[in-house]
Amino acid sequence: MKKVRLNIGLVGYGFMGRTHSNAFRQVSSFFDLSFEPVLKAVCGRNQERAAQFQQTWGYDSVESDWRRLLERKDIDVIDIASPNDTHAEIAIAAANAGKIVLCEKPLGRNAAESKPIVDAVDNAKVPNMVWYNYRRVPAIMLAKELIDEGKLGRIFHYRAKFLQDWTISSELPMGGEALWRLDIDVAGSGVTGDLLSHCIDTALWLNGPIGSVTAVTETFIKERKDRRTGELRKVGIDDASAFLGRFSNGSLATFEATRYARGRKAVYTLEINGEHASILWDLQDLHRLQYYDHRDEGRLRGWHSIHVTDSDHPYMKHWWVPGLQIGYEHTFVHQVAELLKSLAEGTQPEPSFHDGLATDYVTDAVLASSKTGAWENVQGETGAE
Ligand code: SOE
Repeated sequence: MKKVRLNIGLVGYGFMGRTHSNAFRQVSSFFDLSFEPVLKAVCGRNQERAAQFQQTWGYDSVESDWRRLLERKDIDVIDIASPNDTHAEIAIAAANAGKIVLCEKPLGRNAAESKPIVDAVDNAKVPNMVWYNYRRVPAIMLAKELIDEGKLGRIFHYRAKFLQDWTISSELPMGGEALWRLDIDVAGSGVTGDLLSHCIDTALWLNGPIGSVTAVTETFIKERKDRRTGELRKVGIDDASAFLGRFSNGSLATFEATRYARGRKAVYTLEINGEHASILWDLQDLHRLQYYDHRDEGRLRGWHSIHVTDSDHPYMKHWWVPGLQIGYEHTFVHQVAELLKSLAEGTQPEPSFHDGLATDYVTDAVLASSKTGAWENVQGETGAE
């Protein structure tokens, strides 16, 4: 099959720039789709770093200003993998320039910033996708199939947490490359937008809208040195965030994210308890889905540990033989495969910017509730309004 080339212009060369580039490079070797990503240009503020990135990943060219990327006729896709405070301006301009727009999560620093991004892609009618990659873990895809088939029955509980420990030291400065996540002006929030947002995106997809929340957040380290100026500054981000909530389907939400769980490097778990069955998933054992079905024969009833590597499991026929597992980077490859499939079919890829905005409305409500101490309704397209 003759493939249609899809020229990628990547903005940002950090951790996420690498995950995306790897996915663009790998997808056509494993998925037979009519579109083929081509690494056309990488854009970054630091020319030396950008040139190094170009070499490592095999991009054709380098730009230092993202506006140049938008002017280029040979760029089809603008992929935004730069810090959160740059998302809105680049995404809106890219949509107005008629490009396909991809954006790292969270979409904006809050819903007010994300809404005009969504309006821009809607007005320009350009395909768009936000990189909530954990949806594309085969075990999570299988969970989605089981829930949609009604195997769990009525859902009572959705419990999720995302735990890390990399900001515990008070000596860690904030700001600049890699540490912008600690800078409120750049990141918009702390773990709520960074980690809890992953849990929320997966939850909205698997279990539907969340109507209201009551939350608590904490900033354990109150002041940090700014890496760029050396000055001590007040820390504005939330270091830890937890909320209880109600889904529109009547189930209860229990969510937690923190960067202060000593020993926990990237523990994302979710458990869903339904009338008939429950499921449990753990990022550090990501190829397994734990499943318990009360309708099993009594003597054999128990937790099944499903090794999601068979060829009839989501995505797995594209990889190795049954029993051989895949990992974190493959979730990004799957996300690109979904994008290419949608482009071929003329449908909107998922998760879309609308999905990104829906998550931002929930994180806004969490942050609002942590300030007011009251239950807050989730605003927006799928919330209580
Ligand atoms: C933060 O450390 C981080 O890199 C997040 O920004 C990612 O979204 C998450 O998947 C892993 O952790």
